[in-house]
Amino acid sequence: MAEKTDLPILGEDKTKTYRLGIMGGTFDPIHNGHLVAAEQASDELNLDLVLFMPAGSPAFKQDRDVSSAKDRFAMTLLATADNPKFITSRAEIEREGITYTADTLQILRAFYPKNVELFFITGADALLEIAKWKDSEKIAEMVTFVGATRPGYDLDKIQVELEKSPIPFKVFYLEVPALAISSSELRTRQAEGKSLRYLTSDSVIGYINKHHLYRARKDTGFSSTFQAALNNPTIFSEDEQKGIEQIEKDAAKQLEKKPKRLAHSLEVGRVAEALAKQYGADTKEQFKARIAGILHDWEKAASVEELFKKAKTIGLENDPRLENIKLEDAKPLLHGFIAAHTLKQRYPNLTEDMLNAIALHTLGAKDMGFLEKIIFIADTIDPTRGPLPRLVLLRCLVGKVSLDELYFCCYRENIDYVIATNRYLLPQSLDIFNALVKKRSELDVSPSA
Ligand code: DND
Repeated sequence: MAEKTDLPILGEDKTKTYRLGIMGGTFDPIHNGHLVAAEQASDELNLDLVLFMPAGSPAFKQDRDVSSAKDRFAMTLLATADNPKFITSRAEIEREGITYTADTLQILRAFYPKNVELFFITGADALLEIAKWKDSEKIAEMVTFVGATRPGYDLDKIQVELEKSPIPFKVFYLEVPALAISSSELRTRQAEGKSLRYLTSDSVIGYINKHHLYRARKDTGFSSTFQAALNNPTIFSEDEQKGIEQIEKDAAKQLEKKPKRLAHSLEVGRVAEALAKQYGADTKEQFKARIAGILHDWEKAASVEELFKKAKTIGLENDPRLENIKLEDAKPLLHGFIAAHTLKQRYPNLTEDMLNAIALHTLGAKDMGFLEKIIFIADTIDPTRGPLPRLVLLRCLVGKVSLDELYFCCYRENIDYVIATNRYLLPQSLDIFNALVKKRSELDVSPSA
């Protein structure tokens, strides 16, 4: 146990008594209320260290989606990094099953010698609940609680309530500067695009933004597993990560006059990466999906007429993928093909399948490769397109049907949309649709698969 643990060593001098504070929490996210309470407890009780313990699977939060343990641990680590008395431990996030404080305290009690006293720091709200925690009698034997004031809670009343309990809890009541901050408020503010500055550390805010946590995505239709994959993008190699950042910057410049289009492009990158992962691709393919997704609308800053001229200049009428199609009729579809042409010159490392995926994201094709289908689908179901009922239904299918079936449903959606908006439907689009219908019937995929 001693070799594996990340718990700090304390209690070596047997002639002394040591005081260890434990700040348990979900920390979704950690904020200045937690930090001030821990600092105040450390000061008033003369604690040697405060151990921050993000819960792996919080006992009282089984009914709601909590951010991943990895993210909550990282944010807690960032927030506590510059305080020499604060230590963040992985102990609870590495334990399987529901996280009970009694189990944690038993581990700590076994790890630390008797001359280390344990103090469990809680806000007033959590204090009201301690009698309901698992094995609360055992907990009462192992720790002194430090009950910190939170605005809206009357500590005297809580004291009266706790004294009624048959369990002899030892509680030290602590007045902390009134901080009306809560994790749920921070999540709401982030979802509404409001500032988190001065409510938690800048490093935590940076992490939340970088990892796209707490966005408003209520009605997208994605399953919680797929949503979690979207919120936690793959950690690529350093070079790949730099590559993504560079491409995102380039896209921001290219589409600077089209902020909505840029937001869509960045999101298609993320959806494409998560889709590739969902449908079994390795990280190399996920990376390609992310890049192709970001770049797919590269030419959308130009007008349809400008693109038409460009198509003529580069001789797009000879492109076999546009065989028998009059360029004049295909104007709304040209930006994909032209983007592939432009990007091939600009980024010689883009692979053939990435370029094809970018070219074909508008027209599609009868036979599409893995990456081509991924980009086509990501472009159709991207959540920035809003919670339209038909898109929500399509998003529900992710992970539940095969990639071919998902591509088929997205293709049908695109055709439906052209018809519903009274626009010219290329006969070739109908041909592709019919070919997909035939292929599908050969595979005997039932409509409700
Ligand atoms: P929360 O989910 O309330 O954490 O969990 C607090 C601790 O209780 C964790 O260690 C849990 O494992 C443990 N627990 C809860 C329920 C059942 C059991 C154990 C069981 O074993 O059966 P939050 O991240 O929401 O908050 C962390 C702490 O910070 C809490 O004590 C909260 O009251 C406090 N806090 C504030 N204190 C002062 N000012 C503020 C605060 N905001 C939160 N503004």
